[in-house]
Amino acid sequence: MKPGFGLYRHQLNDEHYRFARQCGATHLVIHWVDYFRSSRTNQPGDQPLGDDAGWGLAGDPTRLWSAGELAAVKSAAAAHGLQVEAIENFDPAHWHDVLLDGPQKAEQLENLKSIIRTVGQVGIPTLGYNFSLAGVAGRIKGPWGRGGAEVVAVDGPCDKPIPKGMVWNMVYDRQAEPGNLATIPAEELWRRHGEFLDALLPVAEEAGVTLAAHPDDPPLPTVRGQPRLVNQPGLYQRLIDRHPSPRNALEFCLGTLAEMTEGDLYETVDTYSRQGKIAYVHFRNVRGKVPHYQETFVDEGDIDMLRVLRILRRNGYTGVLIPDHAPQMTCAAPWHAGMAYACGWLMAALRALEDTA
Ligand SMILES: [Mn+2]
Repeated sequence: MKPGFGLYRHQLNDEHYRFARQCGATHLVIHWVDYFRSSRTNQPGDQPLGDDAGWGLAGDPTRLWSAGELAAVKSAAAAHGLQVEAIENFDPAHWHDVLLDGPQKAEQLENLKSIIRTVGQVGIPTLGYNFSLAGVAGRIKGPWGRGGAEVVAVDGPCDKPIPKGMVWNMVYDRQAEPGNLATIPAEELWRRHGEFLDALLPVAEEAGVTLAAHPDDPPLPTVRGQPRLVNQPGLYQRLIDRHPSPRNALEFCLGTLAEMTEGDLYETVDTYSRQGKIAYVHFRNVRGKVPHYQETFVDEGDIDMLRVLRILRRNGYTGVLIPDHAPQMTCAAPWHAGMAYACGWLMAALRALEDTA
């Protein structure tokens, strides 16, 4: 198994590559969508949190990801000893009507195909995505971690409707007419996801890019009045079985899976790692389940992380694990300290596992 590090768009620079490598990471998962651009609420020194107005503005709909830019990031990271394993998330500007079944859907499926080909051409093996109308929303922040560390939490449902012009917690059309998105049934969301994978998996197979689905965070039955695709562990099986392809895989978020009300986390890890369906792992811990949970330090929450690593190892998982997000630690660099702590803990755990071989 390989220790990795996740970096947001504004962190894709030498300073952060050095920091990740210093933490011990050998691999990177990068965000190419800038969640912090024009955001009133997201703090660049923390994970994006937002409010009812979302994370901010989506990108330029006319500008797809360029091979040149991605190759430049890949080689800059490589110069610091880091391999880019995955890009996480599509830009709502490029696929809002795929999510919303809107008039530009056909054109935007072509956008996504083009992006997949570009990512394959650059030689980045995985594209993570989250097929969700509300996205990651409805979370709060407070000093609930060990020693008063600031963590992200959910404390009850969040069903304030999504205004038109917004999807996946970002604004793609500032001139949208007033009003809210109509609620759709869960089956309709699955139908849209089915169309998405039917269109993209053949391209992904040809390009050598794995499409990895993140579960719904937070995994409430609805968020902002819209259904969730994967808000229980068993729904991952449905996602796999509907589209048999080696390129149809999972962005396996331990925190989100532990926040779900059904299933046993260790059985879930066993089930999906046994099938070889885990593209990469979000390695984070949590206390509680929806509708009330808090993120925690990696060694503080409900999950026995060492037990998870043992199961992954037993089932032959050799992929990347990244700390995902971590509590903010009280010091001059709260984000860095939290991430370094999580990464160091992961490095030690991987080493301990080797020693018990
Ligand atoms: Mn995650």
